[in-house]
Amino acid sequence: MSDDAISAYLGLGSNVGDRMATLRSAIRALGGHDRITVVRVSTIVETEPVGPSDQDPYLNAAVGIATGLAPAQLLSACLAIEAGHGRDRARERRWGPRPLDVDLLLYGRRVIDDPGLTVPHPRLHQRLFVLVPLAEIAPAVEHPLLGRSIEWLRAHRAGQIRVKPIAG
Ligand code: X6L
Ligand code: MG
Ligand code: MG
Repeated sequence: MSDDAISAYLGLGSNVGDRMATLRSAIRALGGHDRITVVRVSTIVETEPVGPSDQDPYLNAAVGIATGLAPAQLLSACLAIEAGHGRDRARERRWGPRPLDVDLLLYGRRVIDDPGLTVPHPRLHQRLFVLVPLAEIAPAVEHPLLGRSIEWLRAHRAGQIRVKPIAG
């Protein structure tokens, strides 16, 4: 599939509504895109909120895809899927509760620093709610800026927060 040449990784989160149904539906929506092939899906984990703590726990997961979309197109697809699951960025507070967050974590080994898009995701290496699911599906993938594997980054953040497996 030469149209789907790029391996990218997405981080999914939800802490409003039926979190499990939302994550499963979002993964289905990603796979339904004609230029995205879902290759790997992590375990879904329950995680304490990082940042503002006056919000409910999250379910988080990571997804590995192959895509022919350029990074900005992939971001647009992620934002459309967020909106389709009830996310209203105009009305929510920064780092507050949201029914669905789909973050572009890695896009091949590309490094992108544009106003609306930073890849690798700037907090990827600091957050166990990202690293635990991502290490399950992409342990040997190297962070293109840090020169360390995802599994190395996960092991060196161990103990930051509780991460509880919910469903595979
Ligand atoms: C000081 C200032 C300390 C800012 C931390 C942390 C900001 C995390 C943003 C921070 C700060 C974030 C999720 C989450 C969020 C999620 C869990 C963010 C964005 N998203 N917590 N908090 N899972 N468990 O998906 O990552 S808000
Ligand atoms: Mg986001
Ligand atoms: Mg996020």
